[in-house]
Amino acid sequence: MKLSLAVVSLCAVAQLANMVDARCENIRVRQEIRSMSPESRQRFFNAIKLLNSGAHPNAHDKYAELHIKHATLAHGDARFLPWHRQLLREFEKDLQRIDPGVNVPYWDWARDSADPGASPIFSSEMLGHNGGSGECVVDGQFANWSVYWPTQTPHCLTRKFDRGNSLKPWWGTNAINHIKTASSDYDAFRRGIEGPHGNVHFGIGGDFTPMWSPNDPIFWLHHSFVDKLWADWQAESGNNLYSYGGKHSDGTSANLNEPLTPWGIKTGDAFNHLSDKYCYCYAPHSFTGDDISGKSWNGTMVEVIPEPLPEWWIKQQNMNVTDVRMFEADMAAAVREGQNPKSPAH
Ligand SMILES: [Cu+2]
Repeated sequence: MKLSLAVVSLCAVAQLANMVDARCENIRVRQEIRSMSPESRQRFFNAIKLLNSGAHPNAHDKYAELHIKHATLAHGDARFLPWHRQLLREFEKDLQRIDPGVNVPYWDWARDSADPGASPIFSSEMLGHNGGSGECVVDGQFANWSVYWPTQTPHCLTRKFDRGNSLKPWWGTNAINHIKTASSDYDAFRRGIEGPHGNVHFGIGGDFTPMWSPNDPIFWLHHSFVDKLWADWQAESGNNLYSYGGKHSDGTSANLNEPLTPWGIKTGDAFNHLSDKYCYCYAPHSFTGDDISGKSWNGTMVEVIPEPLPEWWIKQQNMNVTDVRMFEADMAAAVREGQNPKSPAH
């Protein structure tokens, strides 16, 4: 099989050639949602709407159900990254059955971290704004959407930014890059990245904060970015691709041969995103400063240190409070270091 050079450069993954399965003839490229053409973005939204168009419980509802049902193996657990990679792939296959040209985009929320609520993601053209009365999302592509879980009765999709009207900052690019570079093995990387991923869930609020978060289609954009961060980290060294370990939420040790429930595959099967069951890679984004919501000066992003995640929520997610606090301190140091020394004093 001949590997398309165009795809290799789009993916920008140094080790790509070694990872590509020969059966992977058509490598799909997941793009940052702002870098997509309006037409391909609309096709992605349309496919999701079709998935949620049948009577409840429908094909879209099963993702929130899976996420609730497998909460304790998919969170605060070594399987956090492979489990969500497989969930994303199943969802993407469902969309591709509706429109074969659709791939799941990612949302680089770290670039919007200083003022997330002003992100173009939260616009009437894309995912809509904060919830209105009754917290219901009333504008954007998924305005007045009907979702099913957890009550098993159709109800509106909700958002409530930081339990009020606006979104406070979350972790930005310097913080996330610190986790990537400071993690010498999978366990450190997974524990490090699960916390800042949680700030996004907790901040957006409404349906996005509890275990039925796949009700809000932001879920796919958010987890696609988390998956990209893992893919980028995997590509950083030859040892990282199949690096795995740490603990399950029940205290047992993780290994590549364990089952990845409920899909009948092994956890290790979900590591190479260029194996024949996956065949996708991530394109770096191509947007400019104008498309980013955080305030900037001298061409440098402003990055702030977010409020710590609440202890009750960390526990609800099966995560370890001491661990999360340690990584929060590390990321805060990285943010301070990354600040431009010429920053205007306030
Ligand atoms: Cu999850």
